[in-house]
Amino acid sequence: MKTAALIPAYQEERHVADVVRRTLGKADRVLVVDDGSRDGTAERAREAGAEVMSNRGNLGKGASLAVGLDALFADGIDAVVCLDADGQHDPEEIPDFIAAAENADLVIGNRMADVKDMPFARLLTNRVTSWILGRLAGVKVPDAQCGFRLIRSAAWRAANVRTRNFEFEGETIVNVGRKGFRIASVPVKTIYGDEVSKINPWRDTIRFFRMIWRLWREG
Ligand SMILES: Nc1nc2c(ncn2[C@@H]2O[C@H](COP(=O)(O)OP(=O)(O)OP(=O)(O)O)[C@@H](O)[C@H]2O)c(=O)[nH]1
Ligand SMILES: [Mg+2]
Repeated sequence: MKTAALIPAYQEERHVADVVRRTLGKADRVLVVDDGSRDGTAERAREAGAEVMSNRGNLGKGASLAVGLDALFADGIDAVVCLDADGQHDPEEIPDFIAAAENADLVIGNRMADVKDMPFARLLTNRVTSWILGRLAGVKVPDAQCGFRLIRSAAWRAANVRTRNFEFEGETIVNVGRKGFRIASVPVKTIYGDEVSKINPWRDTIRFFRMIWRLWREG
């Protein structure tokens, strides 16, 4: 199985190089998609040894993941592990995803065994949205918002994901589940440090429920 790691990054000059260095060697390729950052994100990522693609402007986390996945699968990669550029995902755990991909098409990290460091608001939204998304997808997903995940090419090609921001992860689960692909979870560490979230509680919650409404009607 040919693998790649895909790291979407927006204004992450403080963390991206460290994430890249720790990811190198864990997959056959390491690609950072810089989403129109105005800081040194792209340079830091390149210096650290990643391939870098740059969007023309800030298109969103989901749009960046879609660009990267399309490019990697077009190059013949079989499975892509996505991880955040802000240091919340430990690249040491990448082999667990690749091992689980023997029996699954979408493998999602599960932080729910260890939530003492997770901010309470996040814990709540993760639980509620995981329940809703699991219902729509037809499978139990303990941690649907986790951005640390692996997807195989057939599942990505079939999923036809349309959202471009933070709803992307949820829509992927629903579409992949509805097409009958296998979804699995692997335990991962919960890491919160000094990084600043780019989620806007109002804007991104509205986007989320707009997507849920559409998926519910389509289902
Ligand atoms: N490409 C791209 N990536 C983004 C954008 N916003 C955030 N990201 C990246 O997506 C990852 C997750 O963003 P965060 O804002 O930390 O969101 P989160 O980790 O889901 O939520 P928290 O629990 O609040 O940290 C990081 O690697 C960011 O650099 C964006 O507009 N475009
Ligand atoms: Mg984060």
